[in-house]
Amino acid sequence: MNKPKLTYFDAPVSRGEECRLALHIAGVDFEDVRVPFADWPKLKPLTPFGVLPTYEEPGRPVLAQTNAILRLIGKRHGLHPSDDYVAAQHEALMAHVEELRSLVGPTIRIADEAEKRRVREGLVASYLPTWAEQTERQLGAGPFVAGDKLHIVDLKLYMTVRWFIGGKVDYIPATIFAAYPKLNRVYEAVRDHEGVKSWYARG
Ligand SMILES: N[C@@H](CCC(=O)N[C@@H](CS)C(=O)NCC(=O)O)C(=O)O
Repeated sequence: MNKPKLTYFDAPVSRGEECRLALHIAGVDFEDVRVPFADWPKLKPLTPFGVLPTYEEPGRPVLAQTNAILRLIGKRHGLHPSDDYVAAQHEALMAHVEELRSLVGPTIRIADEAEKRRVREGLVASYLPTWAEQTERQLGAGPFVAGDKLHIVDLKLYMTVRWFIGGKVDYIPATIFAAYPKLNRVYEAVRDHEGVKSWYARG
């Protein structure tokens, strides 16, 4: 290994994709390792916490936990605030995103369709709108969380809105976050950021 390596599943989603975006926007030349789902059971016990993404640098131990990886990249490359207090505010929002994922993510594995529907409709009725209202209250004039400049926290909010906006998560309407203009402004600003566009425009 002679360059940093980011390992995740072969899908442009969630925790792995936000780390890839952060590395790309930071200008880091990294190895984008994509694990086929069939290989995961073999690899899982070899990772620090049995989950992906992981990040590795030559001569360093493997790092896991998405927010730790993002903070490392963010701090090194000016994508996380230098003021400790403001950084902690961003980290609170990043934890807020992880909380949503920890509730919605496991519903993917509910095999019984009626049960999946019941659980997801429950989240739509209460948790998800509350989550969005709380997020909205943390956001300012925008377009990004900290004004004109993109930080790692914006990538997490972007990935969260994008997860639902395509309408591909059964029983969670594509419009679930439509009523939250500041959150949507973050989503649009990240989507239209040159670094994000160039990541998706690559061959
Ligand atoms: N707290 C961890 C959670 C990571 C996580 O749950 N990753 C999922 C993919 S987004 C995973 O590896 N799932 C496979 C498994 O649990 O076996 C983080 O933030 O990185």
